[in-house]
Amino acid sequence: MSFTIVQGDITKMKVDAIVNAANTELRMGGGVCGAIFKAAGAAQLQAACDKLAPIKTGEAVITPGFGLPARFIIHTAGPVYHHCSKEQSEQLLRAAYINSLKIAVENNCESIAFPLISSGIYGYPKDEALQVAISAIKDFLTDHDIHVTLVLFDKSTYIMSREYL
Ligand code: AR6
Repeated sequence: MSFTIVQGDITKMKVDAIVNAANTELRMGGGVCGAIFKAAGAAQLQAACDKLAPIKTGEAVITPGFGLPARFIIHTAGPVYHHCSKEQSEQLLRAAYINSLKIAVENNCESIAFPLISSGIYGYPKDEALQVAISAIKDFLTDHDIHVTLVLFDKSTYIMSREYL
């Protein structure tokens, strides 16, 4: 098992599963979700998502990766930061990571890559989002065997992450 943080574009990751920072309706959105839909093939991914929607915040579901290098896409909806208290947001964000990791293991994935869920359109401050992500992933790895990569899009967030590791 391992945990790595890199700067880059998650759609390019050659791993068993990448995670989509989705909405509960599993509709194609902007941000990383839009990039994943475009790279996978929007029509076929939307058709697969429509069969699984809606999900609750913090839940995760899995589809094929279609045109992506990754075999699977795990779709999870993180919390909208301003919709609940800090404690509730933290619990829901943690659940999004843990439920994604669980579904990856259930589908025999040996590697998984995450974006920094909720830290864009959903408004979660990047420093807080990073701390929740790192803590949830590390906790899961204490008793599971899977290679995890956290893929950060912008350089400033990547630099911040070096301080937390
Ligand atoms: N690779 C890795 N990370 C990326 C990429 C990429 N290609 N593109 C953006 N990011 P966001 P959310 C980072 O807004 O806040 C969508 O419309 C970005 O810099 O994608 O969970 C969904 O459909 C940020 O740090 O997701 C939902 O409706 C992080 O990904 C809603 O937005 C997450 O930003 C979800 O909002």
